Amino acid sequence: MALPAPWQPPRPEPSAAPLAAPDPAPRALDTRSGRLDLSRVALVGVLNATPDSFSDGGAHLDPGRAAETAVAMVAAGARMLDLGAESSRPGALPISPEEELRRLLPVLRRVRAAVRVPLSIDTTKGAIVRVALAEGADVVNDISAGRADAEMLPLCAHERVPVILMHMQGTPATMQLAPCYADIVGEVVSFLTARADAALAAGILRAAIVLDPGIGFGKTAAHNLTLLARLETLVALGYPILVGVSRKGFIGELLGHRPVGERLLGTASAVALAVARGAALVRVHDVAAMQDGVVIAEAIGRAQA
Ligand code: HH2
Repeated sequence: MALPAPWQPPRPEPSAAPLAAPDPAPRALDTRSGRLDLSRVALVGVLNATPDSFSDGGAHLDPGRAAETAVAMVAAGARMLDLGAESSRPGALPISPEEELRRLLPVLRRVRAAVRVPLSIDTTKGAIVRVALAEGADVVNDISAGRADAEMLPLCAHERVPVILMHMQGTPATMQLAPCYADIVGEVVSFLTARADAALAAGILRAAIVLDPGIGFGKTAAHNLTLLARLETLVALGYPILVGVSRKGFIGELLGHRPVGERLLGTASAVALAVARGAALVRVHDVAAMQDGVVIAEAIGRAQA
């Protein structure tokens, strides 16, 4: 399918400087497929229409299989699904928009026809977002937080769709070569604050912004652990926080180099602790198993309150 002509953002209205985000974070995300209630943790199921994702590469390239998985994930408790067609695993090289669309579109169409929950699109390209929104997608998940494509934030504002802004040091091709921070939490907080301000300045509503520390994106295992241990610092920024730990390398590393397929219980522990520290959305591959852990972590949190 041909890509549509580049979209021109409207001239921004002169406006007051963005206000500091008040606490607490919005308790819902309004999407074209309805309101995602965040007064309880939202499980976001991962569906990668890629041949090479580290976690589920090749499993969901077939639209029929992807739709079956989507239905099963929603039945198991997923309240949003995240569809991606470009792997961001360490070392991954970028693919062309044409290739990304070729993989994504058939899967998106079948999944959209199969489930009613909001669908987020994991992409850094505005051209992909324009087509995906026209095909029924609801939310943009941009691992570059709007830096890879200057069109992205104005486009999300114009289309009035929520956006997930993630921290990443470097690019997927290089990010794990030598991650380096003087103050991992402080630097992630400054970055996310600046990107949320950029989104607000582009015209995106505060209630349409989700922030994500980017676990595994230009970070050592120690960096990931510190960010998870101090997640409350990110929660205090006043935006819903999404955490993606599912099957990631640091879990394998901590468990004596476990392969991807044997990280389920490690993932469940990390997910439960992220929920206990205030994550509002958790991005996971194994929805049914994670649902149990989330229910228990939330129940303990409520008992404490
Ligand atoms: N992690 C991955 C991809 N996209 N998006 C957000 N917002 N947060 C994350 O932590 C995140 C993400 C990597 O996981 P996966 O999609 O399973 O693998 P791959 O990038 O190889 O497709």
